[in-house]
Amino acid sequence: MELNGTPASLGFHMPAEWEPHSHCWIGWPERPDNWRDKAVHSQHVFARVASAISKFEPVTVCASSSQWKNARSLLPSNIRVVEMSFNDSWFRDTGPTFVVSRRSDTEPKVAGIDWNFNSWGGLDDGCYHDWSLDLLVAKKILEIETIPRFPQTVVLEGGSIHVDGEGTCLTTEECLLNKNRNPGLSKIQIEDKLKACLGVRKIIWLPRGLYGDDDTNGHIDNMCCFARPGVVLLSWTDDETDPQYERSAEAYSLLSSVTDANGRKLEIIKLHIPGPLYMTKEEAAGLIQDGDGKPRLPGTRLAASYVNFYIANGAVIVPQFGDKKWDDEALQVLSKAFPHHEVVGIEGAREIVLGGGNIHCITQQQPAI
Ligand code: KQY
Repeated sequence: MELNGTPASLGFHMPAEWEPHSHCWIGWPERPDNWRDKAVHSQHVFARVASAISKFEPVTVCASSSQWKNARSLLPSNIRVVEMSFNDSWFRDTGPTFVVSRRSDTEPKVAGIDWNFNSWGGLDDGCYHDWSLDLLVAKKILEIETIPRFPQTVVLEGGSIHVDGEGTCLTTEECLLNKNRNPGLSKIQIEDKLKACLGVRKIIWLPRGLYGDDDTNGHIDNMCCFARPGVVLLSWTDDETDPQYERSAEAYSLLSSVTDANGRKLEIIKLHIPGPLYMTKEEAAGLIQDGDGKPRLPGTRLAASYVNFYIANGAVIVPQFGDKKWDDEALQVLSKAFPHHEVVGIEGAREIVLGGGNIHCITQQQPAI
């Protein structure tokens, strides 16, 4: 069912990720030009992520017809596996952004925003040339769940926004103001869309995302997120010679100077990045570079950060890269930031980074009402 009008005008808003979920959605990786060695390594890591989340909330994994049996065999039986076609498996970006209405005068309701999607930048600058199936993912998920849909014309991916559930949205200018998304919209017009769709009152714009996050043009979910209202976690490096340093320092200074929708100053927690990590020759050689996607070259700096975690019901599911010092530190920082959640590290997250994202990018939470 389609809903007319904007989500906010009908009383909907996007809840914070730490609010209760009924469900988590994940797509199954497959395409050999993005996932090396025909996705065999990434499939094991996706299975690890799905399995970890399923200990805390129900999980559905969507897989193509040719991968359904394989996905079923690699996933525990408590996970539902549904057949679905798509171009790639980034459900944060292609799935619906769920919104809820919890007005005291009516029953609580959930709906999904179906953003327009152009494969992270369209024909000239995007990741793939064909995104026709990705355009249908949100609609398909909402059909499966019989949840009403708010169709949108604005081009936006879920990884480019974070909310605190109390009226504040975090995003980056590098992505949302990029001419490869909505060239006809000004910053004010994009703010108005975010307010109308997400039910927020204030947008905090970081200038840039993570260094090397070129696939997404600097999604916020690799750079900075809320730990709770008034508290943000920021990807950081102490190494002033790393090109990441000036991006993090610039974001730190911006975040120090703003207030949120409720007038609070923000507490900023630094979350040091791993590495730096680079794609190896062997990893690049495992990719079929057939021309539909951007070339993925050896030596490319990987956009790896610990901010790209997923908050499940009672748990935080965190990427681990085999970098002992920063992996351990990330688990410690996040345990302090989320004292009432179990913090679960996922080994081998490098395989997801090699594809261009991380745990947050491959998951999509459906709120409980
Ligand atoms: O949300 C993401 N990080 C998706 C990136 C797309 C990568 C395609 N190679």
